[in-house]
Amino acid sequence: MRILLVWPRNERAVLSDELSRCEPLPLEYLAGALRAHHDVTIHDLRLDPPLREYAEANEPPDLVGIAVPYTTNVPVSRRASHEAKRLWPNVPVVLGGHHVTVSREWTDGFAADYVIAGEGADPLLTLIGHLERGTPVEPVTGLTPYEARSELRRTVKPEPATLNSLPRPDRSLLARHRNSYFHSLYNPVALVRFSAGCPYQCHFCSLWRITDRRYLVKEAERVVSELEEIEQRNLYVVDDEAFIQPARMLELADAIDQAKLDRRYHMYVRTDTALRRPDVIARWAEIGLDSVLVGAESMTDDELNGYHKGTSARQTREALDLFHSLGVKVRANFIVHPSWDEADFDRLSRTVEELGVDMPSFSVLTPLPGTDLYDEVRDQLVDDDPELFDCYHSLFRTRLPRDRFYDRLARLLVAAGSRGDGEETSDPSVFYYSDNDSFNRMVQAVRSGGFQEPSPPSGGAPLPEPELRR
Ligand code: B12
Ligand code: SF4
Repeated sequence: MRILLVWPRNERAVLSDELSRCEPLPLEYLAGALRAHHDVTIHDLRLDPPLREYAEANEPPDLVGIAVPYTTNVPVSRRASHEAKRLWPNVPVVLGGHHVTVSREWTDGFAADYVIAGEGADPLLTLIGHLERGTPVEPVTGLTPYEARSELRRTVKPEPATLNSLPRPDRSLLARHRNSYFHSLYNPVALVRFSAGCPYQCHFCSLWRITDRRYLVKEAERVVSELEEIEQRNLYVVDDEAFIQPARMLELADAIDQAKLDRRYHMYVRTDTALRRPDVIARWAEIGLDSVLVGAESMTDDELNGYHKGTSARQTREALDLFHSLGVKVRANFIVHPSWDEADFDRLSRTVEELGVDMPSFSVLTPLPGTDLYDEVRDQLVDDDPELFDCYHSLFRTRLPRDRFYDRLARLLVAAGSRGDGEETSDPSVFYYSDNDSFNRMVQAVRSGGFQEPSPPSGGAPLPEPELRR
């Protein structure tokens, strides 16, 4: 079968493609599972031409897969599905990705025939089997006809509890864009996954619910052989929490060391995980851990408890000291609470300075679908537009006047961006930085409480259609 997998482009995203554009790893995983028996194309609308140009130059596909990677991307993914149906009216369209894995909200109005939830490879192979045999697709775990999507269940407990059983991602299909994928100071960058899931239960996070708090791992030998296939030196490890199993991480570090892989890693880690085993972080610093993303979230224990974070403000300070002593840069993310007043914003600015966070980033508390927070507050949200679930908008009433709230948020970014000791350095002092105007445009969008002014597409899908409600 000819299978076309499409990654959408959100030209209005506050965090624009000019500030971070990473390879569509989820589609590379699917391609890895399909490629032995099928002819797979990945079409990245952030870099490739619009679908109509693809259609002019290529044979029609037998199946189109449209990714819905974020809730914010619902409108552009919906638009891409309509474009695919217009170009190839008789070709089935299947949706998949994080948003449809965790939620059925806003899934009306797509031009789709099937929906897949959870790890996509097995359900996609099942679907292809039905299409090849001409047998009807009955709703099963992880796959359903589009009309029956409200019944869709994802696989919550994949068996066996290892990522080794998944095919490795096929990176060859996007060789043409390899040097166009970057993330902050990591340019070019490749995305890798060593584990999935998290045993903690943060109130605002959906990731632990996807695996039912289980932690799925890839064995060291397999990780090393995947890394050996990657040319890029910069590696963004997308694990939800990379260091949960210290013994395994030491084993992996040794295996990477023995293989003499010279790489720079950016990884997610909790403060308490790092403090429990500083030796593991030190070992990873030796083999190339360049920066960590820490969910600092707040500097008050009350707020941290409210988020069910399970860490304390003291641990944040101690962990930052640990990382700095090891020469590991820290991107710390702080949650900006809609109930904040001027003094709270002032306090966060001071905290970021005092802690010496290398690269601070800020997220407005957002009830992302698939979280406990979302389930609790769904009916209290002040807006129902999926594009607003980007962590730069407030879906709650703000204590400060809205204009002032967004102005203070923008000021946090500006202050972070202008930090530094004046020394010549190629590293930014804010995580999403740019050496052109992109960061300023992001700040503008945040300050206005709106979105980016769409720039001329470098390929890309057309503007989102007017929003359809759920
Ligand atoms: C890397 C990453 C990024 C990268 C870029 C990713 C990319 N390739 O472009 C960057 C840093 C740019 C980014 C940005 C954002 N991100 Co982000 N990101 C991630 C992260 C950590 C990993 C994604 C990944 O590669 N996962 C690994 C793959 C293999 O897993 P997978 O998605 O589950 O894929 C499988 C299935 O979903 C399915 N599948 C996937 N696609 C498809 C398509 C089809 C057709 C089918 C059939 C199946 C299928 O099969 C896949 C293979 O088994 C996830 C967290 C996570 N664990 O997923 C957050 C995550 C996706 N991001 C999130 C968010 C909120 C954002 C932002 C909106 C906010 C922000 N302020 O950062 C922005 C949006 C940017 C934009 N321009 O629109 C949320 C999404 C929540 C939501 N409901 O929207 C997540 C889940 C993290 C979280 N906080 O909960 N992100
Ligand atoms: S925010 Fe991080 S630590 Fe908390 S549940 Fe999600 S992945 Fe785990």
